Amino acid sequence: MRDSLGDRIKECYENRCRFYLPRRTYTVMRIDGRAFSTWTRGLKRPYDEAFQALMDTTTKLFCSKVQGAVCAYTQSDEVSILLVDFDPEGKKLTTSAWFDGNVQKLCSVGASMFTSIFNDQVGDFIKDTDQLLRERGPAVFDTRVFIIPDIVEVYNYFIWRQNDATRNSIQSAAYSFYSDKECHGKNCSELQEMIFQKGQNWNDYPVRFKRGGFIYYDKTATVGNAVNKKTGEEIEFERPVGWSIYPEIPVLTSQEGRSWMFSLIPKLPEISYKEDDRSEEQDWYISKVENGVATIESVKYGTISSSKEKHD
Ligand SMILES: Nc1nc2c(ncn2[C@@H]2O[C@H](COP(=O)(O)OP(=O)(O)O)[C@@H](O)[C@H]2O)c(=O)[nH]1
Ligand SMILES: [Mg+2]
Repeated sequence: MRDSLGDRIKECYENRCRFYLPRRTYTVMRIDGRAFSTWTRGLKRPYDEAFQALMDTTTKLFCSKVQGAVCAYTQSDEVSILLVDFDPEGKKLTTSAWFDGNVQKLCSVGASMFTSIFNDQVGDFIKDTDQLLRERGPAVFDTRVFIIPDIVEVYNYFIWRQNDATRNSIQSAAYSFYSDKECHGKNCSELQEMIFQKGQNWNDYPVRFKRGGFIYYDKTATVGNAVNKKTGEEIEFERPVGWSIYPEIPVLTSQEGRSWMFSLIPKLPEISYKEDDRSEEQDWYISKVENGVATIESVKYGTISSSKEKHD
């Protein structure tokens, strides 16, 4: 049955607030704990290893449920997840995006999924959870999503978040020795000097606290075990290690950090704009422009017409 009232409400109101992220680019989803300066009261200062492990594990479980997730960076009460909606191997041009890039869906499902995983895991990591939850209620996270059009800016994004982690850790370490008033207006070198005067060296703190943590998809092959349901026989098969926590991440601006970051971030398949440029060098080339639409082909994988993609 036609629902004309429903159609009109959707057309005039609901659909007009639907926003979609542009396709074939990098998407960053940042998830942040709401009012965590209060929620974390009672946890160890300047850092709580159990809380960090809880954030790492939540992020790992979250990433395994997100289509197109590549890696995630976490520090303090926040996580930045990198998603792609293209096939880095260049085999397919028409890949899909998580919720087709629908911003409201990405933010609402992202926040509720992360929140529920976190609250589900909290008891395994933090002692006296019952007490914590009674006093504070369950943790809540917000989510924002946006696109970054090029790979170098994605690298710069992660550098920005890591700089924030480093600044936060110096400040937290200083606040654990001095009052707010004593730390007020001091820059990071001055705060480090003040920490030093208390007999501690900020450089000696754990890497996870100083630089944050990375979660990534480890493609290294490992042996998995399963039971053949029909025969009951145990079988071994090869599978990737899967979502993993990187033990001690490098400083991203260092040579090691840069190489590592670029080995993680997939490159957008290159498309040659020259007509019929069938060299092996680039992933795709334009084979023809017909009826005002360019058709793209791959030497390795054949034709895929961009005009066949959904545009509405
Ligand atoms: N005790 C403790 N607190 C932490 C730890 N990591 C993050 N936090 C807290 O989480 C807050 C996160 O900062 P921010 O998102 O700006 O504050 P919010 O707006 O209150 O969530 C920090 O200010 C810390 O108070 C930790 O390891 N131990
Ligand atoms: Mg927060």
